[in-house]
Amino acid sequence: MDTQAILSNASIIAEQAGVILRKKFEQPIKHMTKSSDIDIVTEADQEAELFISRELLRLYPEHHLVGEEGGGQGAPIDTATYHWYVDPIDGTTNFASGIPHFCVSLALTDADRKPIVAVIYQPMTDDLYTAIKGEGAKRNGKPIQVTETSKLVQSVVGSGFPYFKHTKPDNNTKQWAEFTKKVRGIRRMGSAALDLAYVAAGRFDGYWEPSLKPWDVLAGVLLVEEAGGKVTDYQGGNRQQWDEKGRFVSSNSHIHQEMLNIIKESYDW
Ligand code: 2AM
Ligand code: CA
Repeated sequence: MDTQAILSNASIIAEQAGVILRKKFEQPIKHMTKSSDIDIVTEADQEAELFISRELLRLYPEHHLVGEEGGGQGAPIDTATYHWYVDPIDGTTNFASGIPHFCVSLALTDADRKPIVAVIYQPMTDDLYTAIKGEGAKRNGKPIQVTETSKLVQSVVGSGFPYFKHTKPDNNTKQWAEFTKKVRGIRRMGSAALDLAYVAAGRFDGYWEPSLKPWDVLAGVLLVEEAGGKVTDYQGGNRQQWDEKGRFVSSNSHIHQEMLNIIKESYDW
């Protein structure tokens, strides 16, 4: 399988979806609610996902494709060897509020859902993050690497909160409070995929968040790993790419244990 060709095709599709998103971003943005008042979707999410899934399945009809808004399509999920995970806008809350920090996230995985090709495109800065398993990670074609920071107190970390934060106690506020006291800087940017790309690019030293979905993280996970970093669940385990609670810790690897310790101390298991 020609992963380099797949990466080029996926990059072009992500950039074309970015054209749709930039255009929609300049117009008044209406949103609809999904599971709650907090969980929203816009016409742009739907239009960009339709475009991306149509283009990917036109090129790769033998692949299965899962989109955040449209669900599964393409070849049957049980027999397909390769699977796409598509988030047409990661950072929809930012998008709908006119905040220019969101991205398109595309991951191709094998049948075990291990990512092998990753594309994250940030339309408003025209940054393209890419990775191929075993071949490193890049930003705009140039290799990127995680930081060498070895102490949490010298680190800048990112995080985020689940859409159910107003109704359930397991909402990351305790961990946020603990990290705030122990790091140089803490950021809530609002796009999990870009947070992971920032770890890969050496902008963040670490990032953690619960309740993420495969389309939020699969591309970013590969980027971090290929940039020399580490991604685990909250126990430090590497058992699968996501557990049912979608809890992830990612870092430059040096501060990973310190991050896990804070999460452990502040978590109601
Ligand atoms: P979205 O913009 O695609 O919805 C914000 O903390 C980050 O977490 C965003 O990447 C957001 O993705 C994601 N996120 C938060 N709660 C989520 C949920 N319940 N399902 C999917 N993604 C979620
Ligand atoms: Ca989304």
